[in-house]
Amino acid sequence: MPNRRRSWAEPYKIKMVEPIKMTTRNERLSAIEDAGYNTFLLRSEDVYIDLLTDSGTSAMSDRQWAGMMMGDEAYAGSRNFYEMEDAVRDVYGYRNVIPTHQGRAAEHMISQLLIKDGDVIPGNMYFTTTRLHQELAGGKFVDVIIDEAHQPEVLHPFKGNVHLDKLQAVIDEYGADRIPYVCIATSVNMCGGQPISLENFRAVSDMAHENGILVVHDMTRVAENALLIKEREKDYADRSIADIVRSICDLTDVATMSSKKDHLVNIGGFLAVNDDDLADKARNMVVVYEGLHTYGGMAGRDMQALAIGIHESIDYSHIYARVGQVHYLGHKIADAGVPIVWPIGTHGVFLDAKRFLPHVDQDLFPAQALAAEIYVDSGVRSMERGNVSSGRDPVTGGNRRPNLELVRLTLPRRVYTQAHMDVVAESVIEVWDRRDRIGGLEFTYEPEYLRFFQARFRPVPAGTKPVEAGIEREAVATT
Ligand code: P71
Repeated sequence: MPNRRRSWAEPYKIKMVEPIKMTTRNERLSAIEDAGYNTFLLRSEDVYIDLLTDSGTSAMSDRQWAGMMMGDEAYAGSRNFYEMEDAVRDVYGYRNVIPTHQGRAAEHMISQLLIKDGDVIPGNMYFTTTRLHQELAGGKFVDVIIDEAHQPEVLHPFKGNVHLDKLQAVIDEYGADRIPYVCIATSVNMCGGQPISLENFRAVSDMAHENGILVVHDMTRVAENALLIKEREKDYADRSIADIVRSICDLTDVATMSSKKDHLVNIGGFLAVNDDDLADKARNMVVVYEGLHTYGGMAGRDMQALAIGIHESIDYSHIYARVGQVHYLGHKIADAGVPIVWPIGTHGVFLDAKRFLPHVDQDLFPAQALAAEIYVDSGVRSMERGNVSSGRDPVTGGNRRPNLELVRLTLPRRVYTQAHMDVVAESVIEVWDRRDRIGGLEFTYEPEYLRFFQARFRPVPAGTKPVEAGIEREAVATT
């Protein structure tokens, strides 16, 4: 691989530390029971190493903290907004910036503005909040990602790519006037943080635009995607991260951003729009749901830290070390024979719970059970990304039973050390060694929306069939 030093060592040193609590196994057993076997419901103080998410959990730099002291907390026209707007324009090139409190607020607005009842939105794999907002606006999400993305063990350098024939087939079937936009994510979260290539993105953009269809970019982890383009795509080895990021954004019309990821801030996001009329509509809508169009739910100081984070996110040594740490952990786990998603992605290591716990039926939620087990073993918190996250099919009402039944070990940026990674790997390997003794879970409470956040479970005895656990199996699509 070009540009790879052997070591991914951090391009920073630590100037402030936050103590974390060590717990006993018995304390963790009672904490997970109290949490209904859902890692989202654990108290953070009962967690030793928190790999639930990389969202809003990163460490800000001294410059970002200095920016927090420069907050202009005016209700209207805060200086920090204009700095954020400049940063978005300079780095990404989008003309209009509407701030929001986080990513899903931008998804909400663009879905409500562009989707009509009965519309269809093709995309490179669903994301939970993105798809829900599309559905709430009356649309239907259609997955057009390449098949390899749904196959954890298959190696492909750009598993985030769109299958162009699938996209063409959707356009042929529904007609361009029922497709308000295609929704393309960089570093596709649900299949393991997998990149889309610039070549593929360009073809998607051309196909959409030739049919008069907009391209909406979920740019939550665009810099991480850019690093893998630099490392894997022909002709990009010598291009800067900034340059590649800009080339991606130039292919798109609209972007939704959760700044809680790439931008290293604890809260924030935006909707970016090139078209001025659409931007005016979004500016009008943001005052209803978020706040005035010059703060959109953020404090002035948050916008300042975000503006600085935009520039830090495209620094090569930062992004190289960030992804390098993920790869360090991934190889350590995989070297012990534990099944993971390949290739190792950008923001976390994804354990393949179907192959980890082949004796647990998918309707007994193997990934949920595995996440609970790892927590009990070591206090490491991870997140289920499988049958619970995927939810129920709105038509059949059955669990969607996705091909990918995963546990995500997600790395916050600039937070944990290599020794922490070693502890995580040791724990996963320990649980792997006694995998035969791990059973499934059943719901005791299932919320209507985004059920994974608040659902509660109880263990079922090993060997229980879903029917015995009172679950009717429905015939539903597997993707
Ligand atoms: C992550 C999150 C946070 C999250 C969201 C929903 C369920 C579990 C965890 C958020 C994303 C994302 C992408 C690709 C939009 C959002 C929403 N990811 N697109 O991975 O990854 O942004 O959280 O700021 O509203 O843990 P938001």
